Amino acid sequence: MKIGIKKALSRRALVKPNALYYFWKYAANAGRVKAAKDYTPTYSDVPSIAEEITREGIVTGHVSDFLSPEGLEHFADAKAEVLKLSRSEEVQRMLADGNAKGEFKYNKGKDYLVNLITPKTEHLADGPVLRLALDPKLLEVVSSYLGLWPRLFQIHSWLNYPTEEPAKASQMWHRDPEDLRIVKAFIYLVDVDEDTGPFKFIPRTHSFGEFANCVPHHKDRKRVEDDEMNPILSPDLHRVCTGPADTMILADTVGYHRGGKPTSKNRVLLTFTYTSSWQSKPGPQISGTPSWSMNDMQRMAL
Ligand SMILES: O=C(O)CCC(=O)C(=O)O
Repeated sequence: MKIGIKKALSRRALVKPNALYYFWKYAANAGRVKAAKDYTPTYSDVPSIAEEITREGIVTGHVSDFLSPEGLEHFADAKAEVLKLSRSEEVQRMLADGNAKGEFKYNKGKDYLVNLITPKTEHLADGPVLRLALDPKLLEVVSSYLGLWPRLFQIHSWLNYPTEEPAKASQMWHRDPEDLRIVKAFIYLVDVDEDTGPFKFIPRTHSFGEFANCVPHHKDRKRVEDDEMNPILSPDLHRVCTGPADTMILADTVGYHRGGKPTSKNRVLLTFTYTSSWQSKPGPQISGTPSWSMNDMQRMAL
């Protein structure tokens, strides 16, 4: 029963709450929803950030808008770690060959990027990447938007490089399938302009967004071509998320999005995916016991 419901809800935005939505909210995620309801955010700007995601499906800003002061320190360390790897000889060799190898090649269909952290990478419990993904302010924002205490489903980092091929996979318009409502946090670790393959999003196409009912006909099961999308949701509605390094994007990626098709420069980003417990696949691998004390929301996120 649950599998059938999950499939029915996957890759589609709800226009208004229906029976499946109420099942998702009050049965599948009852404990997480109650925890969110009983909780008052400690950061005063959390409600307004969450309201913007609720309305637009996306909010962008500098990392300091969304992270706690200690989170900014973990961010600096995580960024240094990822950029160091991106500049390593091994990665530079793969870029010169235009071909990711071994653990750097996580997803076969995405031969336009090198994975620097994959969802299978093991993270130290005290490491900066995990601590950043569990940042207390970021979790409060995600929780306020989702209306439930979230689950940290994936940690991922990759480097997109220019290719000659036409757009494919996540470079084409699509909706993510992981849950009925999702928050993906993307953090640019380098400056991203039009030539660097910015993330693109069509605001208000997430569940309960103003354009949730605007669904183009598309030949491919998952991906939407420009000539299918543009007559329904015209390019002047598309948000192109260019920005300097340390730009952060929080988006409900059930809304239409695409990105990572650079024309002349490499793009490096770090991304975290937050879902409800509806998504039951294993989350990040963690080694060791944290020496820091987690709050209840952080514990429930793991
Ligand atoms: O690389 C990008 O900018 C888009 C990534 C994407 O589509 C996704 O993570 O679902």
